[in-house]
Amino acid sequence: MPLLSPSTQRSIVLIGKESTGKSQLIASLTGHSPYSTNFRGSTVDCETYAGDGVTFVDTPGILYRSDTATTRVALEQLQAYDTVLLVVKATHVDEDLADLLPLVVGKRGIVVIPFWDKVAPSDFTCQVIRR
Ligand SMILES: Nc1nc2c(ncn2[C@@H]2O[C@H](COP(=O)(O)OP(=O)(O)OP(=O)(O)O)[C@@H](O)[C@H]2O)c(=O)[nH]1
Ligand SMILES: [Mg+2]
Repeated sequence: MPLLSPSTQRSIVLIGKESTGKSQLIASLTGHSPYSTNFRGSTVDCETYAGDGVTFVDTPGILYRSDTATTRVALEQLQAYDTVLLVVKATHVDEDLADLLPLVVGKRGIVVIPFWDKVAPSDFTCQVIRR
């Protein structure tokens, strides 16, 4: 992997509710296994994973309307970065976007939707992607 100076290494923070596939997505993109700060498969602290030109910042799942320590960790990370990768489950796209989009107003980024294997392909799901 080429060594990049901090100025060329972009950082992207992953934000989403619990068990939406954030850590798995980073593992797939970077080839790194999730670190040991995972507890029973859940990320409990902020973790950074260097990819090729991009550092991904993994965060604990946000428990909406809960003031848990792990949710606070995720929200602090969200404040620290201006590029966000929002991870919402295909089974809960509308609900998760309604809850999470207000948190990322003013940031740039994209929405990634794992768990498409858990929904039946239909005109409705295609409309959701386009929207
Ligand atoms: N069926 C299916 N399972 C997936 C998909 N993406 C991730 N998973 C699985 O879902 C589980 C949770 O994935 P994680 O990557 O740990 O989710 P997370 O968002 O990091 O979870 P927290 O850290 O607890 O917020 C793991 O067992 C993954 O292997 C997917 O697209 N489809
Ligand atoms: Mg995780």
